[in-house]
Amino acid sequence: MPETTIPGRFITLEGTEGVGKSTNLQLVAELVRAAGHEVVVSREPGGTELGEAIRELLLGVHTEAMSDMTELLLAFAARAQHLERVIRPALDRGCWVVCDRFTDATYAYQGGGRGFDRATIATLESLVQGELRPDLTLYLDVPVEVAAARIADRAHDRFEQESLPFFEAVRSAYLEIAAREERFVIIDAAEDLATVQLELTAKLQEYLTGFER
Ligand code: Z5A
Repeated sequence: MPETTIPGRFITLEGTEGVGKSTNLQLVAELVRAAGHEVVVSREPGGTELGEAIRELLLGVHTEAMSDMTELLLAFAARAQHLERVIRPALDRGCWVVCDRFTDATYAYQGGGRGFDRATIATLESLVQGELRPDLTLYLDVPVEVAAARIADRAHDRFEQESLPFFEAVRSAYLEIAAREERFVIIDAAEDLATVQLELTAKLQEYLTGFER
């Protein structure tokens, strides 16, 4: 009988800027690999040549102001390309995908931050993703002032130039999703890195025990 491929799992990391997503992405990938799974690591916006070009448009500081609708549609345009070229093919061949941000970031930034209602984002989500949603979302939670201090001495992109109330609204939107969605696991990422990584490891390993090979 031909062996059937078990689809991979889709893990996302979320949080406001400077919470430590990039710092912890490789740790997450290593833990999943150590559990015996092949892993593809990616990010949004980005993950493909075209997606990275859209990322530059989204994050760059331009002389012309970007409309909120342009920003929303660009986030989903990059996602459509990412899903077709990277995420779906990887999951279909049984790889696990570990991704720095996904659609929860759209609900948080374009929803909470810019004010788009949930129904509008949900319509685009269904159009672009169909039924596909992350299986597990590791949400790194840090008060916005603490996270802002961590990235204070680097050049700020278009989003990072936003005010503290914008990031408070983004964080509130994330916490609302976390309260609703069982796939969300909250990590207290305001602690020192070693403590954060201990908590992250323990919570991820608990999830991984359900998929031991
Ligand atoms: N965006 C959107 O609007 N809509 C969408 O649908 C999507 C995205 C998908 C790009 O994301 C922007 O796109 C993002 C939202 C928007 N804008 N913002 N803001 P990004 O993920 O590339 O941008 P980011 O969140 O700003 O990345 P970041 O600032 O690099 O954050 P991070 O990856 O979470 O943090 P980090 O680089 O790992 O850590 C920051 C610093 O803190 C660094 O010096 C670390 O060494 C340090 N660090 C990390 N952990 C700790 C602990 N525990 N203690 C002390 N210091 C720490």
